[in-house]
Amino acid sequence: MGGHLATITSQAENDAVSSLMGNASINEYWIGGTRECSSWKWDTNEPYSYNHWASGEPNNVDNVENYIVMNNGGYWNDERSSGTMYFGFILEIDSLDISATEEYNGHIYYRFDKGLNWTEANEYSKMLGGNLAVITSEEENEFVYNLIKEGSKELYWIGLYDPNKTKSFKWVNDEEYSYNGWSEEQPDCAGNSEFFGEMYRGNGKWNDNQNYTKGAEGFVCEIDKKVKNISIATMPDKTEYYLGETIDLTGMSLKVKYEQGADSVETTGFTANADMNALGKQTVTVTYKGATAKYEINIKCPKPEISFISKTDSSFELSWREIPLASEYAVLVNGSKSARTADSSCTVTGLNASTEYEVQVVAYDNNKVLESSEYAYITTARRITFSGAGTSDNPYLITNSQDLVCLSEMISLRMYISKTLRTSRRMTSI
Ligand SMILES: [Ca+2]
Ligand SMILES: [Ca+2]
Ligand SMILES: [Ca+2]
Ligand SMILES: [Ca+2]
Repeated sequence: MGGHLATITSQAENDAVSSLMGNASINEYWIGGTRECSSWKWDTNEPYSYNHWASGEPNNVDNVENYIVMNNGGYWNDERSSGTMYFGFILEIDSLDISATEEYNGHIYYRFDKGLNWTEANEYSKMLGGNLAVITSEEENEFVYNLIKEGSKELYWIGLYDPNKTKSFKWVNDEEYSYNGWSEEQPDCAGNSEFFGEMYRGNGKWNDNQNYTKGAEGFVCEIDKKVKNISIATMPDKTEYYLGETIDLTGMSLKVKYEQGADSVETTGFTANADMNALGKQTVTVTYKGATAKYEINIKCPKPEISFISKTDSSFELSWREIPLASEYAVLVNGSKSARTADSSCTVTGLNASTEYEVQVVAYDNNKVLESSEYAYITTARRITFSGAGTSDNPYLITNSQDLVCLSEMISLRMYISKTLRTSRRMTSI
């Protein structure tokens, strides 16, 4: 496949090769240089102009150190070819020209019009971050067929093989082998020696063949596009929230950049995370295939607006908007009289006509275990003059607004709350 032991002709190449070793367990690796008649030459006959010998090398111990190993630090030593030492080796492969590139379903496909055997072609594909094409639907088969139609080879290797040589084929990446596109009477395992799958350029059908290079087979490599980064293309419709609501990503799209191939715009397949139980500006982190992007939302305190539903001569029924997180509500009348309920409505009884009352609703989040962290939202007092049954259009005189106290001052809110809680506890026990 055009491979040879690495020949190193520049500092940049030496750096690249030594960085390959990383934390490998072997300390020294063969590279492709040989001593001939007291001078060094590369196996490929490239000019020997650069060297990176370790200090004191080459020392040609016993006059038999005629080959080169590179150590983990990137320095060279001359070594003998036989002995008890174990060395790794660095293989250098000429890069193949990609004959065609197409994308399908989030994957990128390269066609190589190059005569490699199946194993080499799959290894080369793995080096590119993928494998030989794995075809799991008729559409994908059609796509690959279209990719090779214009190729110069009659046949193209795909990622199908028979590892146990029992005429039971699998895909190299273990995807399910359900769709099959075999040509008539294939796989025939001719001569009991055909264990590798390929596609005919002429009709897109498959054949099993031997793993030798006749020069007839090109190959198709398939790579799952790797996400490089994402950014927000269009913001979600909703960026204003009330406390405790769930993030709504409707309307959002992401621009996705990949390590290879064209960008895409995605409208599904991502998740988002933010602290929805905190007030004010909050950052939402969006995650798509391991990459993240951020945007801001604003979280407001909800308003448990009170409305009066009905009344009798001595009672009225009121309701309020439900507040996210609240598990219970207390109704305070003139600051002390109250009911406590999980519903968002209640009837206050024992009232006198032509009398002014102050009404408040307090919402509690009792899911908090510790009393000190219990908190509440409270409406400002709503003063009404209770007129008895009165008329249905104007039953009460409302003398102030019903806006919420909650707001940004969490500290003063909490101070207020502990007092309220004591009050309501006492009332609960009545
Ligand atoms: Ca080289
Ligand atoms: Ca040496
Ligand atoms: Ca595939
Ligand atoms: Ca065959």
